[in-house]
Amino acid sequence: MLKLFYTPGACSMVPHIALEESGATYARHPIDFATSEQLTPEYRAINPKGQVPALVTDRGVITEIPAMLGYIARSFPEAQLLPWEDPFAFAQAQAFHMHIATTIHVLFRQISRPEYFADGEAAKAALKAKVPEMSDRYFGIIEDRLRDGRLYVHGDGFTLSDTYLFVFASYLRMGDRGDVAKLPFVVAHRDRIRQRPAVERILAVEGLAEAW
Ligand SMILES: N[C@@H](CCC(=O)N[C@@H](CS)C(=O)NCC(=O)O)C(=O)O
Repeated sequence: MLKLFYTPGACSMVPHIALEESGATYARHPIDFATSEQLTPEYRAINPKGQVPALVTDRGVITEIPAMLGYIARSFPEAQLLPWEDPFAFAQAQAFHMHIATTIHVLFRQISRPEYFADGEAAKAALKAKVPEMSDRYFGIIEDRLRDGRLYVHGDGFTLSDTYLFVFASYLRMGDRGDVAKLPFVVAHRDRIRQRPAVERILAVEGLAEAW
């Protein structure tokens, strides 16, 4: 059986919701950041990167959210979570996932883990101070895409790209990473995806139903 290692509220919520959307039977195991459990030898034996998420399959462990989303979509094709049979459409979905993974997610780590980028309080403060400007730019690209009134990232149909965007757009509420007033379509999309039953269930599991 698939098993997801996750931390409530962390980016692992993306595959957590994706598994729920897929209809898969899976197990879950929380990792406690407060005690740095992600850095213990026991957890590093599962994911040497010392990060969540990690998805244990019968063939080994998958790390990296875009890889997990492709795996989940292909493993449960009846749920139609990504257009993996159409090479161009699948590439478009992957490009969207990589935009979040390699720009927005890395950018947000300048706030959550500035010590991974630079030493010293002044350098850390400078890293954090740069985030709103770049977040506006990176989310602005997504805002432009949604501006035609589409309901979902790739058009009329829901995909796991919507799940990925939902989680990262939700972090904008923290107030330290960009101006949501510039992103009305992204905010409307977030509110729409928030209503999905799979999202409701995972927010409840992660103890965040009230906070999100
Ligand atoms: N590139 C990875 C990034 C995973 C990642 O940044 N995970 C964070 C939580 S959102 C984490 O485990 N942080 C703990 C740490 O870095 O010590 C992915 O897409 O899965």
